[in-house]
Amino acid sequence: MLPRSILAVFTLAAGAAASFCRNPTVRKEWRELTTTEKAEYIRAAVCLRKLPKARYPGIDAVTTRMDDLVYTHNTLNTDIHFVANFLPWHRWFVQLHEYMLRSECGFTGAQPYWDWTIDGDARDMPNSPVFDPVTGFGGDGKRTGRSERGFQRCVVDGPFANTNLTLGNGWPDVNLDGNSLHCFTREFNGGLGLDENGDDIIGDMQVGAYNSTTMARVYAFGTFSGMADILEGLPHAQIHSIIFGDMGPATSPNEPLFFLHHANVDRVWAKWQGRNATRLADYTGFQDQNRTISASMNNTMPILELGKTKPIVKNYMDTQAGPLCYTYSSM
Ligand SMILES: [Cu+2]
Repeated sequence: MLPRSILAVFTLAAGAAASFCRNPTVRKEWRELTTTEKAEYIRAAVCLRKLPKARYPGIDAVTTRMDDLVYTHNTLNTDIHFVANFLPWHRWFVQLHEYMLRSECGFTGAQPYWDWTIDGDARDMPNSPVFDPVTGFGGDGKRTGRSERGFQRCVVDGPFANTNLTLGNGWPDVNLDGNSLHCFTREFNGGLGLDENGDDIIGDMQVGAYNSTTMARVYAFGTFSGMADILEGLPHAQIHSIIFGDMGPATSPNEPLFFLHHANVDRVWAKWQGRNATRLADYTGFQDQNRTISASMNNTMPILELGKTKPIVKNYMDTQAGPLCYTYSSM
């Protein structure tokens, strides 16, 4: 038990830290950005993919600055998915990416988010503005007519068309372990199998996993672990799987939409929290996928070579306190 006077100092310190966040950055939905703002985000995202790596000198497959992020996410896969830290870890990761865009590529905006529920409710996911070839991130992969594995199906429009990637494997080997040079690819996956030409039947792109009916179920959970499990397992996982290609496996930060997707997952958590004191302190679950070690807000999160000190979960509970200072345009 701490003496009352020391407790008072702690409380004051926490209050002072929170008050540093006077003007939180506002993360906007992709559709709310002006054409200039969209172009500026894409410019910076392309830039990060052109800079050389700054980490993992001994890993030859890590070549670009983005690969530093892709490699970390892929290597930590089972430590950061389907465990309690999924939401705070990805909150930290999206923030780091946003910081890198600013500090290394001169980006002056905020990380945008992609509210896929808008596209789900419209039942028109393939025509979402995020896939626009001019103002967005390009569309579905297309058959190239080339015969080399990894280059048979590529994203051929938009600012990331025909990007060569060294981590993960391209089409048709996206689910294989290991790495091979391949073009950036997508394979829209309607979950309905293939047609007579071997192409995916698109259907409604499984909107039932991320439309507003399903999101209402997510928000209705009264506890963090219940909310987090369905958020990760249903809308989060299905967005990865309906875009597929490089968005499918644990090397998915290869896909530039990864960060807009995860910003939206983060927004759902922040919206659920509502800056409510109880929910800002609600963090339970397990540290391991075997569900044997209980999680606590004092746990550190693994980041390999991405930083000197491991972030602590409790500093990533509130988007407007500690090392974070942002909010979302729609909460
Ligand atoms: Cu992830």
